[in-house]
Amino acid sequence: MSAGASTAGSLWFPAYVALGSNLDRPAIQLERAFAALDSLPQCRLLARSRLYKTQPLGPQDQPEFINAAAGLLTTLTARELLVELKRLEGELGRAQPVVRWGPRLIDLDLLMHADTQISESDLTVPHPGLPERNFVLYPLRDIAPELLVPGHGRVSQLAARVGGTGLALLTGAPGGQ
Ligand code: A4P
Ligand code: MG
Repeated sequence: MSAGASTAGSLWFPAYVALGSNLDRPAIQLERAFAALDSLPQCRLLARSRLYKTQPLGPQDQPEFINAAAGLLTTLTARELLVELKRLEGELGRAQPVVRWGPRLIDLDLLMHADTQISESDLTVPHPGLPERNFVLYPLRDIAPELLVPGHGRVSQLAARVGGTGLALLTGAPGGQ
């Protein structure tokens, strides 16, 4: 049975989450989000990437983003984890973006969940942007370079293929952003 098909119970699955923010001191928002991920029920935060300053995909008249990735172990199914991520976004203060790909306080996207593959109207796993977005692949490479994205290849190879245009490592204390 696929890892995403039922309530998982006591089996622990690796899962990867993309974090993004470009409002109200984004690096602080990402720190809050990492802490919140660590306190999710039935989840353990095992790995966190470095923070990256990234040029916006979509409308250019918005602040640059800060992006990162988290590695979890969870007994939640992919769908259960998505529900928790959406709940966390709300708790962290996210309002629905007015513009597609417009500015947001926090975005938590489910990138991968074990070998789960789902293609439904409200949930696609692996996340469809994963193979092509450098602001997802570079952080993910920090914590899971050998991770195999079904049908696309390893994260390190995909990151090398897309290149790092528009990305820069964030250095210094998170309060600076
Ligand atoms: N959904 C389906 N699959 C997933 C998944 N694997 N993970 C659905 C999370 N959500 C998933 O997402 C809209 C709906 O997608 C959800 O209700 C869920 O059922 P959302 O987070 O509410 O809204 P969104 O993020 O604005 O939507 P969208 O179109 O998915 O945007 P993206 O792809 O997340 O892109 N530029 C930079 N540099 N860095 C960024 O992080 N982010 C975006 C948003 C645009 N430009 C960016 C960045
Ligand atoms: Mg999202």
